[in-house]
Amino acid sequence: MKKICVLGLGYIGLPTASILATHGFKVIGVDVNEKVIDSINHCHIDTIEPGLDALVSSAVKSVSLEAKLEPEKADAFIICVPTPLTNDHKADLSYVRKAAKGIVSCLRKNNLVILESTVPPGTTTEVVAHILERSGLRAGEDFYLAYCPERVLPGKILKELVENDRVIGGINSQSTQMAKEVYQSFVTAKIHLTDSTTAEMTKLVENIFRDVNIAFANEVSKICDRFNLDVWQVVGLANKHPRVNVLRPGPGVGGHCTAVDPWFIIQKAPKDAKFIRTAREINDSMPDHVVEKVDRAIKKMEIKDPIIGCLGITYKANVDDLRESPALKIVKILINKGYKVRVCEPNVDKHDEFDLYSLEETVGNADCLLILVAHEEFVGTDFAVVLGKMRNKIIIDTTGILKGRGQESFGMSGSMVG
Ligand code: SAJ
Repeated sequence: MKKICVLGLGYIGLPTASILATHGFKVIGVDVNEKVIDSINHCHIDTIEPGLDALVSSAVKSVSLEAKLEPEKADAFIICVPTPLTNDHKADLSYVRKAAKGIVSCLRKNNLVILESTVPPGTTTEVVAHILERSGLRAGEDFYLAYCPERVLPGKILKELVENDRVIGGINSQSTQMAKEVYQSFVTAKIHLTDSTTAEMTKLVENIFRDVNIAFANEVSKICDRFNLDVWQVVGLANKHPRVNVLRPGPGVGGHCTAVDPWFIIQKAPKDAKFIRTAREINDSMPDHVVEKVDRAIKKMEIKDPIIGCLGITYKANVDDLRESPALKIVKILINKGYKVRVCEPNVDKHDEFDLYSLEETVGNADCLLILVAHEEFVGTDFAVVLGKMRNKIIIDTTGILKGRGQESFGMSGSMVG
């Protein structure tokens, strides 16, 4: 197998295409966005993902990666397009369908098609196989089809793409084996083989596991607020138990995976997925909870025309991705409530709805500072100095970065921290 078409050059497709291109394959990267195609072909990658620009440049310069608007005949096709949520919390499979339709006219006997996009169980056999069979070829007989979910963490994509175990599920054993050959060219960890529906379900279970565990931490954080306890201390001490590992509470769960994927199961099994739904609701309630804390603190201090400084709007630390970001939701709620808000976000150049300020400008004369994302720039900040620049000295830390820095000396009550 020599030539692979990767459909979708986003945060998974582009690293996957580049890694394959530097491991002996001729790769055609396909995307519907002309700007994306242009910038890849000119080696201009606008990302803060460590190592990605260098990898793409080396793949493009060695002519093993070429970006194009349309797929073309190849030995294998890998679909890495987004599966967002519809307004009624269902999986929007339109990009997956479109990508599969795009492959139909290029599909030849003995080709392999791999779906990587996160999808509800059954999508590979019930949706993708049927679309591809419009080519006149039969899935599992004339061409091969497998589901191989990505499992990488934004911020560590290149490392995890190579070093994480991989789950591969074909619609039959030959499909599974052929897909394995592709991944074993660059994966150094174990490759686990199964069927496509089990692989689809496994992917969802991984992200739901994270969502429900974060929901537990967030619920504990709300309860600690009620009892005026420092949640970071409670979680830290509980985690000293050898069999307990509570995750970090925060301003909510964001990103286009953890906050989205649980709905794919709720959609398919609404009567059974009660716990999963509740966890989603708890995590979704966190932005309002944080805003209530701001309201209470401002009211308690009787501050007129308060200025709220917000640190971070991305969905998590050290990324530039704003999708489903709870920090961004909080900023928007505060603005809608009429607060004067100053936002500092070192990983983003500008925002359409509000101005971005430097850390100095955000902190100077602020009445309340809201730490929303634990970016390394903020972790490295001396908050004792920051306090000196504020008008009123309220700091609400949703991330835990003040933990262990003697926050009592900052004059904050336990209920205002965490
Ligand atoms: N978060 C917390 N507390 C924690 C951990 C995370 O509040 O203790 C928040 C983050 O701030 C963020 C959200 O949860 O808002 C999700 O962040 P994350 O780092 O847990 O995960 P993602 O969404 O960036 O990536 C996840 C990963 N899944 C798992 O770790 C099980 C990744 O491996 C998947 O490849 C990715 O989803 C995906 O694409 O599905």
